[in-house]
Amino acid sequence: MRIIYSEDHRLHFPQAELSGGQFVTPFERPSRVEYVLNRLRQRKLTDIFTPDPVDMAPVQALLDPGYLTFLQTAWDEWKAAGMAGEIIAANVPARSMHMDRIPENIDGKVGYYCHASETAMTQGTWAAALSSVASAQTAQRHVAAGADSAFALCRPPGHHATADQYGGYCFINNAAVVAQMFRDSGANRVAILDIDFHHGNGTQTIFYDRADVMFASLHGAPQESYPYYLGYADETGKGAGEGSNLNYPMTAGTGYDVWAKALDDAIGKIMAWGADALVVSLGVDAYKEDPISFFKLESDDFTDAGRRIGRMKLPAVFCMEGGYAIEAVGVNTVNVLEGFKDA
Ligand code: OKP
Ligand code: ZN
Repeated sequence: MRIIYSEDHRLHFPQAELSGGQFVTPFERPSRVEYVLNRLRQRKLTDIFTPDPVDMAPVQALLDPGYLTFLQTAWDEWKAAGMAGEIIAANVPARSMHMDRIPENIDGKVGYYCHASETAMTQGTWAAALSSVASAQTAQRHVAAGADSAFALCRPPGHHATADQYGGYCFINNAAVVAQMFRDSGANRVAILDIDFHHGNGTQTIFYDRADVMFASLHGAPQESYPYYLGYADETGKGAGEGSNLNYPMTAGTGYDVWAKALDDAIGKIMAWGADALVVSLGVDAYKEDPISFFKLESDDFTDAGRRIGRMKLPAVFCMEGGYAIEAVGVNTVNVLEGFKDA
């Protein structure tokens, strides 16, 4: 399996994440990538490539232009306004306010383009986010050119980012860009299977009214888990997209028996729907020791999950999403990839 990754992920490393009313070292940190790379090398998965330069056309086709400009210019505007620290959203357009008027003040803009204030932006965030989507794009090109699969070791992750909002450690929705590129390179129906512990609200929202991209997500139920305000089972798509959004919310404490049934159901529906390409949002935070998640998967369960996904026999791009039990992130991630290969 080809692996694509860029060192530029390091340019995004905020000092702080707002967690439980304190600033802590972000759970989503650069060392996560090192653990994955070390495990890949240990397992002799060494077909590692640096991404081609980012192609902005598919990114611009999918995302809001104002949002992209914001991501690109936010740091300079923040500094020019005299802000001393990292970019943290302190205000958001709440229910009682205008949701569609964009302020000029950078502090106001930040809240407009953000849906979760745990996530800080720094000077290097834009460059890192571009390197992450570039890895995903290069992985897609390998698969479109005939490889059965590729793994984009994306960092920062993407599945919480919508067309016009960042949050949940995500800025650009890598998996969504890959799905769109599969469409543009000739796939008629593309499925995105999101096995990260958290609901992929960004991906769901981007494709919610589209019939050509199916989104299926296994995740902690919104009553109990971030992102809290989306991810219910009755969100099935709208308009032409009705029926092509599948949510499998599961309660805290869910183990592999129940989780694997949801996976099989999602796989069955994706196959019945007739997908001809697959994007996997590969988070491994369903692991039992994850510090911010509540499922109970064991490391071996990830191998089995990979095998089930491999039996779909679809051309597949894996995009790295979450996983914060950092010493185990490498093993769990590579287990999915090895299970997939051995299917
Ligand atoms: C991103 B991905 C920690 C709460 C963190 C945000 C979680 C983002 C997860 N006190 N809330 O889906 O792994
Ligand atoms: Zn997650």
